[in-house]
Amino acid sequence: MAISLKLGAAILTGAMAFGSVALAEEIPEVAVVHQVIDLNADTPAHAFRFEPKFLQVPAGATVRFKGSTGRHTVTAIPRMIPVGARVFEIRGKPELDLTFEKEGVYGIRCRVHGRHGMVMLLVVGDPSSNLEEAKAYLPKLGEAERVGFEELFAYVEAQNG
Ligand SMILES: [Cu+2]
Repeated sequence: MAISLKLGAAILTGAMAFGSVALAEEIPEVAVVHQVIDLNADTPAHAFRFEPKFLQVPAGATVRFKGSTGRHTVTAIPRMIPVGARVFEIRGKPELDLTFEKEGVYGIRCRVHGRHGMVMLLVVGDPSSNLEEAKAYLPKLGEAERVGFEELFAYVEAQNG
């Protein structure tokens, strides 16, 4: 199945803690996030995923979400986005661009496959505005989602420490 950001992934290979990531330096004008079902994956957590599952962009950047079709959605978790940011959900759209102005972290899940750990973390600018609030919400999530976000938050803290 499609793997996004091959270039970024190649550049970052040495620094990656897990999976695919993209940092601001490697991001083209519009960063692209794919929703992927990899039927060859060894576990559900690897089969249903966002590619990349971690993305950090500057404030004002546009992110293109691809593949929100079939049962996939891109669903912002209301308690895991910055104060004043709009809650959003993309469904039934092969491609949609969203522009992010509010700095902070955005916890995102697929409404259907979140239970398999299909989550991603978008960081816009400085994550610190709502990082602690987003982490505090983790116990409310299902196990696979919680584990997925714990890994992503650990990565954010390592990158932005
Ligand atoms: Cu999905």
